Amino acid sequence: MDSAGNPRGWLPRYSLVAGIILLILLVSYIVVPKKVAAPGGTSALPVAGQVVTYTASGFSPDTLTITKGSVVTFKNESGNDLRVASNPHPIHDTYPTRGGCISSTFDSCDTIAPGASWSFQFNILGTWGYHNHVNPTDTGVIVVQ
Ligand SMILES: [Cu+2]
Repeated sequence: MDSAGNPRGWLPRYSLVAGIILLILLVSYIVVPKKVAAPGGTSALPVAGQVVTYTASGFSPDTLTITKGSVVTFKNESGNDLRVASNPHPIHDTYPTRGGCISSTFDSCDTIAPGASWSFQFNILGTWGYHNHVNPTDTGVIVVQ
């Protein structure tokens, strides 16, 4: 028995405070929302840009699916010149915006030298085939959904 007449001293009060703190921690752990992965396991953050790499093996990925308004950067990592252009070769008119050097604006027009890149924003839904105008058997597809 202590001087205040409490038979168990400070221990019960200390245990009560510790219990309250533990309860608060437990409740906050349960209540605070956790980060949840988007369907498919990918990040829910918007993708700032997409990259297609061109090497001696061609375009990679050869099919890229993006959302409308996305910018795709075509990087030339081959040792040869690259010119990205809408199919079909050589008239480049499948992608429907006009005003490019031949027809579609989906046409780099200038050569993309080894080590350089060129970007294009896809604002029209659809499946858009393209090729390397310098070597037209190298092809790829951009799917805009
Ligand atoms: Cu072409």
